[in-house]
Amino acid sequence: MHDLITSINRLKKERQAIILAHNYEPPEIQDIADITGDSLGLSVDAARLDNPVIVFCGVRFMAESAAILAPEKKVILPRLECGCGLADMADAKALRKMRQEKPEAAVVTYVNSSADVKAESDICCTSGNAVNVVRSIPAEQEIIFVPDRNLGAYVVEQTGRRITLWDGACPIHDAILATDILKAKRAHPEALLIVHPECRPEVTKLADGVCSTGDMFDFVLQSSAKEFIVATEEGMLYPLRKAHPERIFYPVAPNAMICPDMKMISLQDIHNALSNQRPIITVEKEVADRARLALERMLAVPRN
Ligand code: CIZ
Repeated sequence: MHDLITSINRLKKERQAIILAHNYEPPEIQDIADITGDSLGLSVDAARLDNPVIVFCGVRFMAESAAILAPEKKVILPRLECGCGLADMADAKALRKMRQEKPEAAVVTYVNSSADVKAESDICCTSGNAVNVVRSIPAEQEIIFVPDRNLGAYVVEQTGRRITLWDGACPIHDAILATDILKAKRAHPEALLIVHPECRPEVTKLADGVCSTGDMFDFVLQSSAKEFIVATEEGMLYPLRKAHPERIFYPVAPNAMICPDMKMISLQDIHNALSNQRPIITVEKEVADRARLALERMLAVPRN
């Protein structure tokens, strides 16, 4: 393992590459990364940094966003099979049809979607800024929210807006039920509950904080609590424990919230990717230009 890490670091230097890893990736991948974070933060970093080669350890839609925002760079996804069950639930053709039925509506698309779907959208959002993005749209305008019905329902609850929800959900977050939460609360009565907004409304209702992965760090920082139950993909426990070694973090339902796509990339895959400079993620220019507009509109929305 030590030799492999040395070799990755040597190749990284030779290629002037940077390794980005999502918060849900396994510990050894987060540890070798230059930057860890959520999908949008990483894509913005990909565009901001000078490195001509980006090794993106995450899933396909994330690497696509990086390729859209940094079209002049080589974005490599070490395992092409890393997909997203939620992103697969929306397709551009069906969204075009929905738009025709509601021509006045603004389409707000969660970044967990394909480039084709983003290209059909007016504006993108993340789990951290979805409420502000919707508030940036004129109050009288109807909204179509794609593809996560749970995040969409959370936005409806926060904003009171008239929103048509696409019928999609993250299979990992949607599988957590209120009964799982109540069981975890009984096991850890002193702990605060942090829930990702991709969870069901009956689950987010029980939360002390509803947070994107990025916002979970701030929630903990601003809290005086010692213990936290975390309802999101289990990979998130590692960076939380690293950032706050004096606090205790419990998975909401041990071994239940594990996304297989987020666990696919190994150190050997990163080594191969750097060595062969493949597989490269590309997005057709016409699609990328339209998707970039939706992403840039989102980036222009003030955070708070
Ligand atoms: O957008 C992301 O990175 C995901 C999948 C979750 C989050 O809340 O950061």
